[in-house]
Amino acid sequence: MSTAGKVIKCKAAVLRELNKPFSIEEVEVAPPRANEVRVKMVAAGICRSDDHVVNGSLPTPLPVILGHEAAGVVESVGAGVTTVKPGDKVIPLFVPQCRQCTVCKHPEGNFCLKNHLKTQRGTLEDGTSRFTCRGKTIHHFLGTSTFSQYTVLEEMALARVDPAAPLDKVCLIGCGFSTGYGSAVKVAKVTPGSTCVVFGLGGVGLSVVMGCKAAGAARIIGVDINKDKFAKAREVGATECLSPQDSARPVHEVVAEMCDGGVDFSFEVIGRMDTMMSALMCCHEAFGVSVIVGVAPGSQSLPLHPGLLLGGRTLKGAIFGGFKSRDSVPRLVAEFMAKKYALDPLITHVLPFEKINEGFDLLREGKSIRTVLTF
Ligand code: PAD
Ligand code: ZN
Ligand code: ZN
Repeated sequence: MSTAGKVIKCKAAVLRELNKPFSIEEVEVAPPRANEVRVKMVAAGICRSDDHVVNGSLPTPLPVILGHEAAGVVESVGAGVTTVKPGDKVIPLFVPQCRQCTVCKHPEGNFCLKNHLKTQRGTLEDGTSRFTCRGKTIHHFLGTSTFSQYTVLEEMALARVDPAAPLDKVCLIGCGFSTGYGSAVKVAKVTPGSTCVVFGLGGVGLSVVMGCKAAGAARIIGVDINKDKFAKAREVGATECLSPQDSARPVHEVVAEMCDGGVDFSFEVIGRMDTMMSALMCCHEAFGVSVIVGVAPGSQSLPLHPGLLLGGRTLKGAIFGGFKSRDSVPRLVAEFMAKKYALDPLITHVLPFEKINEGFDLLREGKSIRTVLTF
């Protein structure tokens, strides 16, 4: 029997308080309104940005259904939806692409003005939620809320992908892979023969390493305090790995010395002020480009002396690897299907959705790269 037009009762992981486990609860998911789509989730990755909400460094209204890196199948569509239909395989986009705002119309910009990152209202665009639990409203997160068996998204926040794509792998294209890979190939525009350093070798950092390699970098130095990450980093393309704790000297000095005064491209993929400064200072003062990928706690600022940039350094940042999401995600999936890059090295654990708390513990303990939850 069709569920279209009806409220669906299903399980979701609800975060009710900061620093507490998720509770798996029965929620009601209302049908999609105009220009919205209801999606049955198939697989969802756990990204550090979700954990930033749990630990309070990324504020968003509670109670909330988190999750933003996923893949699923369209269950039903609201009025006016033309680009997807029931049964389509889709990837949710935490940065939408409305194709009408000044950013979407700009040839390079990808931070669509309809994004939910800046407002964090915890609703869809019309200011309301499609989730309730025992009669009370549950908030959305980034317009995606993928830690639920069903979710409702705006049409502009969905990419239709190859029907043959394995959703338990390509879900990573919804955040971690694209963010890292794009930061190297699109944002930094890494050049053949160049030297690169990547601070933080989690799922996003390793994807930066893959992007640097694909762009033809000659040296890719991975930096992490957890040496257990080094083997995987080498597997995906790092030529050297080091821990800041192995030297009495600041790590930026060590890296700069290794690379003739400074690297061509550096990436901060952790979300800390000190490592953002290290990444900036170890890129060459005359031509280095440093890219901020990590999401820093909202209350902190960089102690940035302007002199650090006067010689010609560039400091930049990007969301979602600088990719225009709806245009790029189907192409990135096609490239995965054509074996241009692999996602398997990033997936260290697969767990049933109900074990979401175990998945977050693995991340916090530094034992996982990406855990994929299956529904
Ligand atoms: P992760 O926790 O899997 O990886 C972070 C890595 O950094 C781990 O391997 C840590 O051991 C390492 N690390 C921690 N502290 C230090 C330190 N002081 N020095 C060196 N290494 C350290 O996270 P992730 O890969 O899922 O995400 C990384 C960051 O990127 C995080 O801040 C997340 O919020 C952000 C992100 N940004 C975007 C975007 O669009 N800009 C998208 C997705 C994630
Ligand atoms: Zn993410
Ligand atoms: Zn837009």
